[in-house]
Amino acid sequence: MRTQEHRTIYLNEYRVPMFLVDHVDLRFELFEEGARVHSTMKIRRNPDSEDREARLELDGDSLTLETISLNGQTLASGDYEDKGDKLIVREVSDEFSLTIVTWIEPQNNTRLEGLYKSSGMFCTQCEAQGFRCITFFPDRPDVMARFSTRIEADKALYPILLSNGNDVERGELDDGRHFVTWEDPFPKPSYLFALVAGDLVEKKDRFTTMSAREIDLRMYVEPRNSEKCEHALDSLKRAMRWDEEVYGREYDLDIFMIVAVDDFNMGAMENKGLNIFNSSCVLASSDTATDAAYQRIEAIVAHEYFHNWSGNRVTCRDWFQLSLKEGFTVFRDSQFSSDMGSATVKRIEDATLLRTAQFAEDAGPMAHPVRPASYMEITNFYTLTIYEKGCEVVGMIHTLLGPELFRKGSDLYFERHDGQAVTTDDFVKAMEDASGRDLTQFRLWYEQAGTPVISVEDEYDAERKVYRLNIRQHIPDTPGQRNKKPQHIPFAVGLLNERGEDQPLKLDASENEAPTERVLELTEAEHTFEFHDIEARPVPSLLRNFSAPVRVRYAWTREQLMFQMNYDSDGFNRWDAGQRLAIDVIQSLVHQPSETPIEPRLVAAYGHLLTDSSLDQAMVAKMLQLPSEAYLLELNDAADVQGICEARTRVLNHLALNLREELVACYHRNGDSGPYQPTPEAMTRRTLRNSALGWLLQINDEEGRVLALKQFREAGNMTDQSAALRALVNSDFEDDRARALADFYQQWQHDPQVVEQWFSVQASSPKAGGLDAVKALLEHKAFDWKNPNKIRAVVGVFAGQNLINFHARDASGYNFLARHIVRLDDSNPQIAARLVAPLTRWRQYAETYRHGMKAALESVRDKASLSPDVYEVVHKSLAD
Ligand code: B3K
Ligand code: ZN
Repeated sequence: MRTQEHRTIYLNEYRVPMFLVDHVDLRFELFEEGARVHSTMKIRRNPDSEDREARLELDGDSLTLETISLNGQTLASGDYEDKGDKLIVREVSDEFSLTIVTWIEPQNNTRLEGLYKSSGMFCTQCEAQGFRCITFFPDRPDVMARFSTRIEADKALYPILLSNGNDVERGELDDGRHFVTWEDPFPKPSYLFALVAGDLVEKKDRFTTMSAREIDLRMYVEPRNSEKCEHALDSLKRAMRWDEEVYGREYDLDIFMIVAVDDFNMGAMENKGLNIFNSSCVLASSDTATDAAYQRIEAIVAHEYFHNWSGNRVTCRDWFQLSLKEGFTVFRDSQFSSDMGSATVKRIEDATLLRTAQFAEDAGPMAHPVRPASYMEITNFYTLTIYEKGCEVVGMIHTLLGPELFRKGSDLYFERHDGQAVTTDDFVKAMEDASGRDLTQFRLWYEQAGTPVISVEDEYDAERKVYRLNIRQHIPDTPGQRNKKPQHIPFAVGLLNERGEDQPLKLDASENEAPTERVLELTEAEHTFEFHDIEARPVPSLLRNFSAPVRVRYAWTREQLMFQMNYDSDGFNRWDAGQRLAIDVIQSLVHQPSETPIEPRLVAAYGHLLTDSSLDQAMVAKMLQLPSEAYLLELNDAADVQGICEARTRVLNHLALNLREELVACYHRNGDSGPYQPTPEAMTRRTLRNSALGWLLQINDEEGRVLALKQFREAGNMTDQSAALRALVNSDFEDDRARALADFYQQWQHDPQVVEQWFSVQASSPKAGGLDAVKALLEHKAFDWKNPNKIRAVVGVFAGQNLINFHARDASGYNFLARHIVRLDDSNPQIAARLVAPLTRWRQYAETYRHGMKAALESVRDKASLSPDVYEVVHKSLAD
């Protein structure tokens, strides 16, 4: 059993392991009623450990111990102690072999950690601490062993048997059983162990590496998914080539395997040579997957592949260092996606996620540094801060060093630490050593939580032709951290003259050649920068390309924002100016009478975007999207959900009504011809067309309705079909909505990924997703409490995206969520803990909401025997 004591683990308590495991020999006997796991470990005392007398302690979780033997001798019960979460062997020498046999029940494992069953197949998830649910082991990433794995199972039920490395032996056994043995030549931590057994089809491909080695690429899926593999395999080959070209990293085994499973707690897992994916993050065909899914799959396949170097060859010393592999790997996959499509669009998407969700996390009760100093349950720390802010931190090093020195730094890091388990500090040190730059102050980004606030004031001295920027930084207090030190912040700026052109930025009057963009390095709490030979008051372009994960405060006028929207040479800031303008307009309407006029220049600006065909259409597609409700809420201290959602809807309706003709024209102009192509150009066309459709239906436009119904019936791909469905669902055409939903389900009920979309279109809809409708979805025959994707698609989407209904005044949304968190706490605590997130920031809402959110958290807190996962989030959220 898992212990129910709630213990905090501290980084400063880290000690090197007392024992090392050089080799582990595993044998799995898989049966329907359970699995027997035989493990023989070659163990020795760690020469670096000070305690030479230490007894051996191995981690375990939910295991039934059958036998244990030391150097071939079965141990008597007095020789060891089985405490459930620890197995202790008192007398051991400096070097020995230990064999342990355990019994586990994968078919009853609803936590989906360790070895479990998903639609009839066996599969594993070991990160972070799932290996201890398979056998007793020093389950920590700084113990790296060579694994050999023999899997035995019924041949008819499980013809495919997979593990890490190369298959070295296979054969037949009695009773219709068979076995395969796998050997992984690379020492690895236990969290990278994987096993799969099932009746799967194999899709094969090949890749020739830069040193002309031939790699076997194999994808394993259930037979019904055999036509959904091509995109993932193509993405994989692009990622493999890119990592060679951009980072000089070559793949190291002869086989690379990808497996798709339906029941999975997160997106995917980078197990050595055997990546396991959530079906929704890897399977695609044009009739069932949207453009967004195509892009997500390409990015996740690349991410997991890139881990082979940033994570597997060089791994984490302990879980406090999680961002060492995650932040760096997210940075690598962002670079990859930028190179495959539009770099500016990718930057906008990353910044949007960061500003909406990570900033919220950083301002809430779960705020923690990129390298946390303590945690209770590590599963709760797979966060936006570790991943997304961690990526930004690596990105800032890239900005400060420039691409060449950054590459020198990454080469040194991989070479110096290959085969080791290291820290974020080792990463920064490699960057310092390769570049000669001092990153001492920069390290605070890893240690201090909270989003820095940058306040900018400016002044123009017409006589001296000097423009002055005064820049102050402040880092807000976060739980356990106050009065923080200033951080090292790369702050990219440009100055636009009255024609909208970039001007040379002379920080020194005598400078002749000056660049038109500079990265100002902020290191003090306050700086003043003077720019010389500036002919007239410029419009400042601040934090270009979102050069740091910070909030910028500056008193922009609407004129300045309109000007930047049209002229800024920095694409990110062109987009951002549009967002700021829209935010300003929306915020000014909150709680105003409905006849309050709406800024006419907003209609003009959006009209320009819709009609000027010389503009980059990918950018237009982004700029047409109003800031989300979630982001608008995040910007408020006492957020009034109802007021904000209403004001946003008013602006949306106003724009759609005033730009109706332009929207219809945009819809027709971006019609698709020919077969589905997942290219950036075709995706942009579909995005524009479908945004126009969504806006028309938002105002219940009759012509829009006809277009949507036709598109719904005739669409040749899922992007267009589901966009038409979404548009109808979010309109007031109730009969069409009901019919479209019924037809869509009828058409796609056999496909779980499409059914997930069907659930989430409804659960997210302000109109179709009232609480009663969402409760009805939970009763639908396609809903399954054991499947995390379904839970996310209904409960997660309702609480995270359907803000107006979730925040209903009578607290019914909160109580609904709390009830289901409690229900899931026993079966899948990881998923339950994730669902608490929408309640954690209760303090940031207006009084009317606060009380209900807090009461819902308290009702979860009061459940008897709460899992450590939910306990941590709920208690931290309620702490003073
Ligand atoms: N490393 C895994 C995440 C594991 C989460 C465990 N709770 C996927 C990834 O980031 O690539
Ligand atoms: Zn990762």
